[in-house]
Amino acid sequence: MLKTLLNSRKTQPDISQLTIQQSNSFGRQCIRLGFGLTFGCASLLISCADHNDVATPSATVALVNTSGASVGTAELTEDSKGMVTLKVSVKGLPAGIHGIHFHEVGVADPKSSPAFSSSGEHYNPASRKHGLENPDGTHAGDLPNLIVDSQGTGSLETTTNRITLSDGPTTLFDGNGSSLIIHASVDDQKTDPSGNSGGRIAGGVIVRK
Ligand SMILES: [Cu+2]
Ligand SMILES: [Zn+2]
Repeated sequence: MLKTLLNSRKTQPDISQLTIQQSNSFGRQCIRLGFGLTFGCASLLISCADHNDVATPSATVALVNTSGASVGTAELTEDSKGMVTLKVSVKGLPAGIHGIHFHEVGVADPKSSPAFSSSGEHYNPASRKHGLENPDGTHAGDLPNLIVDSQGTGSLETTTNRITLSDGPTTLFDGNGSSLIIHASVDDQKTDPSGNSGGRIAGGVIVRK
């Protein structure tokens, strides 16, 4: 038995010799592997970039007044944690403090009667009451007021995690989409259903970028 084992050992090739003999062809394989990895990484990076686009979605809004004339834009971006930043920039609007909200329908028709009624009520998938300061609130679509100066220009930058651009129960891109609507008066952030913010003076559909 032991003899057999010893004999079989003798007949086995020396592993270190085998490694040296194979090292040249292994080297060539390494080079090929290197190229393969480089190309592989490049395509991996491209697919990562694609993935980031999906993970951090963005949207835009072209705002018009009740005559259908452009009064500004809004941009939305969602970060990897689901926090959405909204940046609104307007011109040619009446000076003052204006309620502004995400509304539940992605149709912002200035010719609907009354103007922009096509956009429905505030986006409210959780069936809450209106207002950032309402103890029974808040609508997902509620936002801080927009301040317009004496020149008719104004801007608002705010963040919210009450809505998302990505898929989910509070996405703005639900079955019928969503709009951004600006009102004639200040939103008191308490009174249901719209904070006594008056008529709708501007709006636009939220469009995925
Ligand atoms: Cu509104
Ligand atoms: Zn509301």
